[in-house]
Amino acid sequence: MRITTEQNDIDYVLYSEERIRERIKEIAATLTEEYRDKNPVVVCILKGASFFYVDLCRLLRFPIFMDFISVSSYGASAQSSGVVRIVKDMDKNITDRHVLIVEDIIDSGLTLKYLKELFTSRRPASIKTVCFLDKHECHQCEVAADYCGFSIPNRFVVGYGLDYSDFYRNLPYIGVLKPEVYA
Ligand code: PRP
Ligand code: 7HP
Repeated sequence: MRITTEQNDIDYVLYSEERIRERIKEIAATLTEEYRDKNPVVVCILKGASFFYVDLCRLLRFPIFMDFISVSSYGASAQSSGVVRIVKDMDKNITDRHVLIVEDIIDSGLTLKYLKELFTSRRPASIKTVCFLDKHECHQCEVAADYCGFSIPNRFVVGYGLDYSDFYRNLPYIGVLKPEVYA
């Protein structure tokens, strides 16, 4: 049982609720231009992307099919294991469909690279990615999101869906976790 409150483990707030809301509006407007006639399958990468996904989808002004896939590569660690495990696959067949992958963060990039390869093997009409946060300094492979919320420094962040050891996901902002919490 944790004895500190989650707020006390936060070093500082990187993006406030208001800043997050503003940025998602901008991304939704861009995606509405791109996808207005395409009826895409918009795929949430559980669990981290859940908050971003819901807030984004409600601002998209075109018809979408919602689907979810759950993968895990971090477990209870602050370091990627490098091995991506599918916990729950999608329900829909994406062959010949336009697909938009919604991710919360690119860190090593191994998860997104794996997902793009997996989805490509299912022969969609097109595949693009929108990622809320990108730790570009940390990439360990060639990977880039087509749309990105914020480019962030190499700090471990939590909140707005992102966790450390499954805690902190429901903080309403993106906060930098104090290193002593995971050291
Ligand atoms: C986190 C995050 C991304 C991935 C990014 O998922 O949600 O999917 O790690 O890291 P990478 O770029 O180094 O691969 P995690 O495996 O922790 O699962 P979760 O979304 O359920 O928290
Ligand atoms: C995964 C992840 N989860 C939460 N916070 C971070 O900074 C992360 N990087 N990769």
